[in-house]
Amino acid sequence: MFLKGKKILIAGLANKYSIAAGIAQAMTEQGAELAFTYQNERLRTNVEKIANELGHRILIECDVSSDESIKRAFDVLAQTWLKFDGIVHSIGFAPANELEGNFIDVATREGFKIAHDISSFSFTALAQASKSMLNENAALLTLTYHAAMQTVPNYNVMGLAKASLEANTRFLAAALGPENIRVNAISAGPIKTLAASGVKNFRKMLSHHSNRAPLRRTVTTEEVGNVAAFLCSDLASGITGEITYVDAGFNTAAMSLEEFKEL
Ligand code: 0WD
Repeated sequence: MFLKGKKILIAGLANKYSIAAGIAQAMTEQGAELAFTYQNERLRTNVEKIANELGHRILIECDVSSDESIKRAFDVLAQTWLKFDGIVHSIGFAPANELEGNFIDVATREGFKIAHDISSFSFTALAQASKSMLNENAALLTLTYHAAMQTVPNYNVMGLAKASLEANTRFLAAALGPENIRVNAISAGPIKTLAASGVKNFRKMLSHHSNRAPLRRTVTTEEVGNVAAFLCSDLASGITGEITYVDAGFNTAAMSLEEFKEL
């Protein structure tokens, strides 16, 4: 139970398929006490059900596109937790019309702004708003994707936003390191979730991933959850500013033997 005694806030749970659900499960198994934010009333019931099943009661509305909403969320949290030990940021968004077609044809200034605001800046905003409430040895964690490093069809502006999020992780790690607060990211392999279904032809991505990855499969939210629990625990006290891949090894392989044989 390496998270025993840790209080961690999870932002970005939408439903039981969310990566944040796997993270909440793994962190609960490791003894963490959790609080959850939900984006809006529409998502509250889903989040409440999952939180209750895991034995957690703190639920707070927080739309990360609004500074006011973020401030209000931490004011509400402070009524129960004066101090806490970590945040999981599992939030990403880009307008649907940006996630289909050739990047050069579909990219817009407005889509760029929204994608970077919700998917990257919000991580900084949560860190700023919570800083005075974080205990020493606290850990912040976000979720990124390999399209930050290599192009992927249809992922388009989200690839740019993830590159920003990864730099954000390093800058926050540098900024908070002297206070002994760690900041890391997990780069997860593709998983069928609500957000992923917004990317055109996502199913093809899953099968391509399974064909190339050394483990010949995709990963589960539980596998991502276990690494998230580790990174937010004191077992990872020497790790900060890192992007840790949980992708069945996909990013390490340029081609699989099967792909080679088919040439
Ligand atoms: O293949 C995948 N599923 C991967 C996801 C591979 C690698 C990384 N990721 C990332 C995503 O980009 C995201 O950053 O993991 C994170 C979590 O995504 P998820 O679990 O795949 O998707 P989902 O279950 O949809 O959760 C994302 C949630 C939103 O759900 P919807 O689909 O309703 O937009 O992010 C939240 C929302 O709950 N969200 C917001 N929360 C607060 N304020 C906002 C907002 N403005 N916008 C979106």
